[in-house]
Amino acid sequence: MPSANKFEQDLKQTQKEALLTIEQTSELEGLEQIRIKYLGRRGIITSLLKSLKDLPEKERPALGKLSNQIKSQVEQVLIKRIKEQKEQEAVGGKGEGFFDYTLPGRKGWEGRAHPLTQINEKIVKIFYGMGFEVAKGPDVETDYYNFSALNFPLDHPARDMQDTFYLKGDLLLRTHTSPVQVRVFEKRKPPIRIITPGRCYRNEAINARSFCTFLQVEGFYVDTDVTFADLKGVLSAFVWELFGKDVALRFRASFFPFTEPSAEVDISCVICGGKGCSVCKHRGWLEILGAGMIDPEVFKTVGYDPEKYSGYAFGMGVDRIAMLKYQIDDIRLFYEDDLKFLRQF
Ligand code: 2U9
Repeated sequence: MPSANKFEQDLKQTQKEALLTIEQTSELEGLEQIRIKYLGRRGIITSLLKSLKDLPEKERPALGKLSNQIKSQVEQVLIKRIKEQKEQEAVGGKGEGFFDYTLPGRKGWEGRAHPLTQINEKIVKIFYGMGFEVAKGPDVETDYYNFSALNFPLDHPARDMQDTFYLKGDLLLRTHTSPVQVRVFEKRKPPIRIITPGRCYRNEAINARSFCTFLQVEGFYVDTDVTFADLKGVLSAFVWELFGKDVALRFRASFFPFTEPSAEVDISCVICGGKGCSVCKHRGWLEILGAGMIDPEVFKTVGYDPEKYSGYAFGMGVDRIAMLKYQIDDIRLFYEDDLKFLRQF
């Protein structure tokens, strides 16, 4: 009968040896050989466990417990070592600290301007190229700059609570950027050629076509002898630059309190070329801006001599132009901050 002492010595010697070889082995194949040598069907630890039955009966429980502890310790150390080795090999098979510089780099997130900002910048650039300066003004305005100075009668529907966001006292959120132009008239003398891009607010029912806020670009040119022909020339050049030379323009008589005569400007449908489609509602034309000769009443209010000066003005909604350019049928998409939508531009 083998002695319990000898068994314990063999067991501890095997434990020491197994743990040391596991530590010193780096190849997966070598680790598999260690598994077979110690834990395989005929492995050293397995055989020791089998020989437990030959020990004196009273020694068996303690030595059995010790044997199982050593077996599971060797197993766990080996599994951990194999896992580490597999991870290292996945990195490049060249051991710890290896970095493969030939791997393609990780692509970073690319930022870009909002589609409305892109179109706004395009519009501003075109007019800037034609000699227009850029002027800005406050979003919170007074009734005087937003309406009275622009010849809006007191009972004009745009002043209605339903169309204008009124704030405390005389203050309101501007419904157009025209007040900026009035402020420029007060400070400067003609000749002046300016565009006023900016955010406007209207208390309208929200739907696919209209939202409570939108971007506008207005512009004007005041000098001696400015005519409607100058207006047509500048707006045609603008449209051809933005939509291409094939686009036709159509000026329709209209009315605004601040211009006389006034016109609404249509372009031939950029989708169907004028043949008629669902975007132009089979009319062949799309309305893109309003314009006219500045009303002499406005000149009188700001102290310009209407006998000496004349000028044109125009206004357009950037949201509407962006919708036409990108074929978007719901204005609300511009304000939802949905990255899936925004990443398309
Ligand atoms: C002053 C004098 C005249 C600006 C103009 C329009 C015609 C026009 C609309 C287009 C679509 C507003 O964004 S929209 O809803 N604008 O039709 N705006 S002339 O005329 C001015 C402005 C300021 C002192």
